[in-house]
Amino acid sequence: MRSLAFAAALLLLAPAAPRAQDAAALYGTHCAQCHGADRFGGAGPALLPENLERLRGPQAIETIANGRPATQMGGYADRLSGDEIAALVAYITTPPATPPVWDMAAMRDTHWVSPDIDRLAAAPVHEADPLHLVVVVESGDHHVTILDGDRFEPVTRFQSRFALHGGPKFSPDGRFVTFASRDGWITRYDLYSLQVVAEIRAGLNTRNLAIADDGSVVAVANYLPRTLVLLDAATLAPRTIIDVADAAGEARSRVSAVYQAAPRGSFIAALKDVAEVWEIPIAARGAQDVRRIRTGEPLDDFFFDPAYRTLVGSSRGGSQTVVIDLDQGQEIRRLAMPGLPHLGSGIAWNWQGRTVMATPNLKDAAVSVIDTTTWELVRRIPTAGAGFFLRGHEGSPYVWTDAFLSRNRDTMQIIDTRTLEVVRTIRPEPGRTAGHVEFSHDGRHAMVSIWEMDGALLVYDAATFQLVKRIPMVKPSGKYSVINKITRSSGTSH
Ligand code: DHE
Repeated sequence: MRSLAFAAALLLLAPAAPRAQDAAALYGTHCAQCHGADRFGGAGPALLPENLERLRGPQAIETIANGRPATQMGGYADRLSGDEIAALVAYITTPPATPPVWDMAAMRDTHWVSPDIDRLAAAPVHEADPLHLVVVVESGDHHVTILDGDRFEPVTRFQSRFALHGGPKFSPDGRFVTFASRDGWITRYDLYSLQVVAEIRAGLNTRNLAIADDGSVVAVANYLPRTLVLLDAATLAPRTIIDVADAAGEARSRVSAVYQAAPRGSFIAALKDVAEVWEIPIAARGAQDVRRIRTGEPLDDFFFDPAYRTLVGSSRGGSQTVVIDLDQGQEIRRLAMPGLPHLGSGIAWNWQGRTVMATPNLKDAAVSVIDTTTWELVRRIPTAGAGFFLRGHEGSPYVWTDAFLSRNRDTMQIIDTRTLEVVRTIRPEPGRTAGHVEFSHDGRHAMVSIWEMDGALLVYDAATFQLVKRIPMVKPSGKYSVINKITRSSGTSH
């Protein structure tokens, strides 16, 4: 495999301004068959600027030249010159001349419902306790493993859509799990009969999905187009497309994420480009039904208090963290939270009789702990490096965090929720990235991802911190315990 340095050299050799018509012709000859003539994707992922944000310059050149492991994308270095590859990268990272459209008709064309949907098995076809199952996303080769959460044995493994992102969401009874891919595919899977039961493409570049508390509606947050889409949860049939724009209807906005706000019977959405937080009734028929809460600047990372009365929000740009009272619909506090807290990974627990929230910091080697009544910082817990995820469980006095964004990314740290101190530092597999923890249904085990192509899911005894099992997996990212999610365990995301 040639190196990124080689790819960077190709970039330097590239003509200053490749001719657009040549690049379009090259695309038509070499790429369109898999990625679609419109660049919306097909057998391969969409090649539009929003979808390529995570594959910049030299990496894009490297992928075209040498292919992508564990996919059907082979290398083109023997057929295309360096200039041609650079011209193709410029082409696919430039927005199309006509803004892409993804409307109700396009969605309906991709909607699929299993012919078996009305005669699914009445009971699980496997031996595992269905509420103890753990869903593991293997991002390395785009697969999902369903794990028996008692024996830690895989029940099944299946291919997912390309690049799942965000937590999959469960039906209230835990039977069905719904996934979102970055290319906009929404897939509903039955954990009893172990099969996909419905699918639709709800956008061209999607952030995440949420399921209403009563399980009736799925909401999908899109960057491209600028929409929030509501689907019927059982069949994924499209219900409503909400165009996302400011109150005047002038400035359009990407939707950073959408969350269900169970006690409120609504969804809450974070907007990337407009200074509003949206509360959307689950029966919304359009933007006219949305409650708009004005904010000082766009907020795109959220933490909710367990009762969903307050929202803590920040912008990834990082200039401020604000507390919004959702009932009053206004900002009530500004917080000094240095180090860019990753609010989306925040969790809450009881400490000395009060509810505190804690978040890893994206730009600081620390976990911040905030009192959710006074909104004062009660502790800054130094860690091995800037981290991404933090997890706990009612059945354990410990929370686990990583140093995913630092040079110590092979390190996990365990914090005692009673003393707010790091009590153990482990390097599960030295030199290999460790990140994202989820507890088993009873809180007795903590599962850690070794985030490598030849990676693994490591199962630890959550009380002694001893490794009890290593299950090989292909770059496992997130893992999700059915019962922790449907009971909204305070130690995990929802
Ligand atoms: Fe995520 C969840 C946003 C990059 C892995 N990520 C989320 C959520 C949001 C978010 C809003 C919560 C949605 C939900 O679960 O419903 N993520 C972002 C970003 O803005 C960011 C920084 C840039 C981007 O490209 O989107 C980003 N995320 C990443 C990654 O690079 C990660 C590490 C690898 C990947 O798969 O892309 C990554 N994000 C995850 C995971 C979750 C997630 C595993 C679910 C966490 C959970 O336990 O619920």
